[in-house]
Amino acid sequence: MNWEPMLAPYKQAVEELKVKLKGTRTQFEHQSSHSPIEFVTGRVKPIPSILEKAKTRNIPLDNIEKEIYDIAGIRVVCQFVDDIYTIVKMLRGRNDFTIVEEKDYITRKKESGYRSYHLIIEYPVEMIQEKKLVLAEIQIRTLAMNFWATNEHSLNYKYAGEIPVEVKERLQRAAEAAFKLDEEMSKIKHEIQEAQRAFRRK
Ligand code: 0O2
Repeated sequence: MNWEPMLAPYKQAVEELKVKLKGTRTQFEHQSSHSPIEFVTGRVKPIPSILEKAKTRNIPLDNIEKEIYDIAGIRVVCQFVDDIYTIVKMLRGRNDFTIVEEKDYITRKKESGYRSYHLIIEYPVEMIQEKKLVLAEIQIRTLAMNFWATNEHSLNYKYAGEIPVEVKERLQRAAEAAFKLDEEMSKIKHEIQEAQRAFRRK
């Protein structure tokens, strides 16, 4: 596999999407006092992770681009759960890419306790000779969901996917605690926003 030319349009897609979504964040800040976007990150999946995913899912190398959706990955992190759905609605209205799948792991969390909203999109990248459509995954989640997922991801790496039962259970409880935190914060959202507005005026 000649990885560099194969990954080039994915790198391009990640860079373009980061610029676009960071621009959206700035626009929200100008238009209203609260931006539903806290921060945006992106990455191209490292080659060893692509190979690992292909191996565990029995994906032949030739099918990698069709069957691995998150070679290009974008993450949008929000303050409140409501903000996630504001972003989803905004993304549905865009015409610079097509949404091919939506996965709501917030109303239907994963068994691990994972919560996040995923959009799989088909994004056109202008190459010199052609327009290449690449698949990309946009993960939208709150700060609390991100905190949990980052820690769980590290433990998964540490235990090579075989997290001991007691740690798994603790993680499931931590996921519920994180969600409870999101719910509690949502209830005082207006007060928090008022305070943040006042703080910004200073
Ligand atoms: P990495 O290292 O983050 O790139 P599916 O066939 O739809 O069930 P698929 O295609 O893997 O499975 O999609 P899914 O489940 O939507 O997950 C894609 C990505 O979401 C993962 O990529 C993770 O980034 C994140 N994710 C999903 N489940 C979990 C979870 O239980 N814990 C954490 N921390 N993240 C999760 P990768 O390639 O697995 O990992």
